[in-house]
Amino acid sequence: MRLKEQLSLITRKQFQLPPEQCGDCQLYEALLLLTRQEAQGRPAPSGERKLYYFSAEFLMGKLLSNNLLALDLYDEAREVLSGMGRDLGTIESLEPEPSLGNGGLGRLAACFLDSIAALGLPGDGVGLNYHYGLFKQKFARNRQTEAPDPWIQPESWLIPTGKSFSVPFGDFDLEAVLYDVAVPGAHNSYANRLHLFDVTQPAPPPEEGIAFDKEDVAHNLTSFLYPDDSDEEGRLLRVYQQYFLVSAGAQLILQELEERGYDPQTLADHVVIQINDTHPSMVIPELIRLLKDRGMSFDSALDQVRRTCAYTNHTILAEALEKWPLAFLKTAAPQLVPIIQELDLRMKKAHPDPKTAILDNKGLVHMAHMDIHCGFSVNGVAALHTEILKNTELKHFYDLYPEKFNNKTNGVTFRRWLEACNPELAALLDESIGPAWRRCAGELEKLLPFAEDSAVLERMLEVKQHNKQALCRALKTEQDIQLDPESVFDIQVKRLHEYKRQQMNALYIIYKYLEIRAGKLPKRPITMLFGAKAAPAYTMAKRIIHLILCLQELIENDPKVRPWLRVAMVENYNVTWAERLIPACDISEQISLASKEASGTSNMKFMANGAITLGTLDGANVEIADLVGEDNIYTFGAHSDEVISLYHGEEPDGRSYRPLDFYHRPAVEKLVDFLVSPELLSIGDPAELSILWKDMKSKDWFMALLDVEDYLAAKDRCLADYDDRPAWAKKMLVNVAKSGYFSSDRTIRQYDEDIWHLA
Ligand code: 26V
Repeated sequence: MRLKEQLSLITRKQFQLPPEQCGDCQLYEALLLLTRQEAQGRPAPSGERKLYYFSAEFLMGKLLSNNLLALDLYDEAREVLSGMGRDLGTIESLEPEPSLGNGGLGRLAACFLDSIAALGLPGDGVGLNYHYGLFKQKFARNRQTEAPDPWIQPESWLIPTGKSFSVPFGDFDLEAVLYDVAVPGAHNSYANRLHLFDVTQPAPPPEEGIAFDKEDVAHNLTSFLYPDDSDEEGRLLRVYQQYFLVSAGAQLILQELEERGYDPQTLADHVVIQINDTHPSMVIPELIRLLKDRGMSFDSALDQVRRTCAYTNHTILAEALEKWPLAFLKTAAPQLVPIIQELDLRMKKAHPDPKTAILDNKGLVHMAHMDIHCGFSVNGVAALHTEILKNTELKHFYDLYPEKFNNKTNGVTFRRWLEACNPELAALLDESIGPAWRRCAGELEKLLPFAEDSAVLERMLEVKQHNKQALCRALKTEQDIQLDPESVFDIQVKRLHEYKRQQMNALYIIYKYLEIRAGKLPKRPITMLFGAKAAPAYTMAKRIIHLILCLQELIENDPKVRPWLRVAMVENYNVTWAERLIPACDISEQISLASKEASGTSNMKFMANGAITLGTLDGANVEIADLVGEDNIYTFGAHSDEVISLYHGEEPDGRSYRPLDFYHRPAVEKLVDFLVSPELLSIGDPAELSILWKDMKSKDWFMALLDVEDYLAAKDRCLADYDDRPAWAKKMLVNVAKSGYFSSDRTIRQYDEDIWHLA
């Protein structure tokens, strides 16, 4: 049946109206139902082995246009609607964005699901159905405030499956109800599933803010992603969440194994589990427990699990490497305790070095250590990151198990991050190199011969200009921010974290502000855009948001500076905003302290959309620099080996880095001191700004002052080069042409060839 008839059947059934008489919301709902049904009806890819991708986060973004495209219905839907005088874009915009992730880790999981399905591989995601998401960010008095993000509507992408599993906690059992989201593969007729577990009676949203009763586990387990862990109840709730996810997930795996007609003894032949960071690590002891319940010995259960589980590390930040007190597990999942103790004893017997212990002498369970001992693969997410794991962070494990370590440089789905979010660039690519790049991003290299073609270069600039105008329109209507599309758009969008150094970017703003006030004008107006959420309990990150918002206000009210420099922080940065910001970007800020950003993935998206990277040699920036060559990227700052050695030394904090030495350089001191200038103190909170100022001078844990002068110079060079428009367009073209390597289709092929062996 044609889409038009299907739509008509649905609107008549749902609303007793023909589509022509429906409102946009009704049409959205009808299209959702139609698309969901089509995707649900597709068969799963078949195979001897099936992948389960376990993750605390899946940052899917809006799904309507994505799914229409994958189902090959997009053009038809657009035509049918426009025949009725309606606009698919307007209807799509009514979709609430599922709020099931925080940043790169969750968005990577979503890109991976897209690629796994597109490659026709059998692989499902396993996660939790958080009702109020991470949180909705609002700004008030130049500060972040948090509100629930209730994204689930009566009709959504969630498909009730009727399946549920009982999860045994210490004092009570909880039913885990399974909802599925269909993941249709592009260019094929398959669909995989994202499995999301939920409690039976979720609590209503908190009335104000995001505080809720963390001890009411039964109702609140799936309320929020990453509940505030600044107190013990919060930390315990995270353990409950993790165990709920893995226990229900492991039960689902064994049920499906049985349905496929296989014996649990052959688990490893038919199942592979990718553990996305350590949040799902308890799947290891849980599977051992379930296999023992099915009559297997500890030895053979461990052997199966060891050949089934693979672990991806996404960070080297010590504070993000999870270690749970055994006492928490005794409360939440007591049945895992003897299993973990047994694993610990066995591993200690084979490898007595305390640095590789699962259980340390403080009674903490090192989740990553358990993953490495009890899994068959450990991977980092960019070449540099994997080398740092092997040589520094996980060196003791690399010495034990060199064969387990491998690199899988991250990637992003070009279907969402180029085709869908930048249709004008996509059309230009089709015109110049044909459409093959849509199926194989490596084909983008065919653009290189056009580097001297002035017509194509001019079109690249034109497309960028249109995207900047579109972003300006969206910012004006949705956030009442009016920007100048003729200015240079310099964008830093990512979680707010000190290591990502948004504070160093703020120092650049201060530097330019002071220059402009002193009469030194830039060649062209500059717009500095930010998007970032700070974890609710991360006070330092919140202070940095406060600083940026205060600078924004200061400049907005300064008629001398405002025509030349603007700061805009987008409220509630999410996938939808990313899809508008990235195509409109001129300069992509990737300025983490070298060695600290495992990979970064926005760097790849920006590159594919013709932004030029201004970055340190960190994470995947290193690979970007190798691909595009030094003429087409701006790198600066200390290298990772230098930074790593600065973390060792004789200073009281154990380092050899002394921020005061850098602070006292005249060019730096006045920038840092501006944090407590009368101008800024009259706008912002003096106490908060002073803490930031003192911290930067005396601690500066992520060494913003080490790199700041080099950063200012690199950014000025970059801005100066921007004015040679043909030369800049050529840089843009080379970046787009070389970005194909960062397709998640390539990444997933490598996971499959080296780790999963599904095909
Ligand atoms: C840790 C914690 C610690 C407690 C507070 C909540 C929270 C949430 C997430 C994490 C894990 C951080 C790991 C992470 O997100 N890594 C990012 O992974 C991306 C995909 O591989 C990569 O591109 C980024 O560089 C990396 O920071």
